[in-house]
Amino acid sequence: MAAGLCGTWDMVSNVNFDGYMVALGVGAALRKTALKLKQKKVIEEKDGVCCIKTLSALRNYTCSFTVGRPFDEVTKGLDNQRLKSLVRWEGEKLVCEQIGQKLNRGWAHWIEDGKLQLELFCEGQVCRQVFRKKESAK
Ligand code: VL7
Repeated sequence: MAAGLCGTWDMVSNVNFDGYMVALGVGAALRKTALKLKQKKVIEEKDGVCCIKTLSALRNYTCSFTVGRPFDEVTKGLDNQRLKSLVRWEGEKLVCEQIGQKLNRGWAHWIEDGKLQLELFCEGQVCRQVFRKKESAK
């Protein structure tokens, strides 16, 4: 893991999250609620295992993996799918491929302008999220 991605990050923008959720098949009522959420990312690495927590007032989602090692992912509480996932480095980007019922599904994280960037994609829809690093209390 690039140590650069690790830390606690607060969402500052979220473009086309609705389009991404439509592509996932999320219903209208849940989408409406989910769109209002300010998400947070907590990214940690220990002994080669990376853990990404997506936190919000409504739901939390945790995903742990080793880069380069395929794993079974269940998107419990989200769109509730079983996926065959694989995270790899593509240059400076940490890229996840999620094989399941939806085509071209995955995400990519990288740092730009000192901020954590995330692209979530599914069946041609791309959601772009940006997170600002939360300064740790001294
Ligand atoms: C995970 C949610 C929309 C259902 C609730 C919205 C709650 C907060 O895959 C993701 O992160 C990756 C990369 O950082 C690591 O797992 C994004 C949030 C996307 C999809 C489905 C809406 C219900 C949002 C958990």
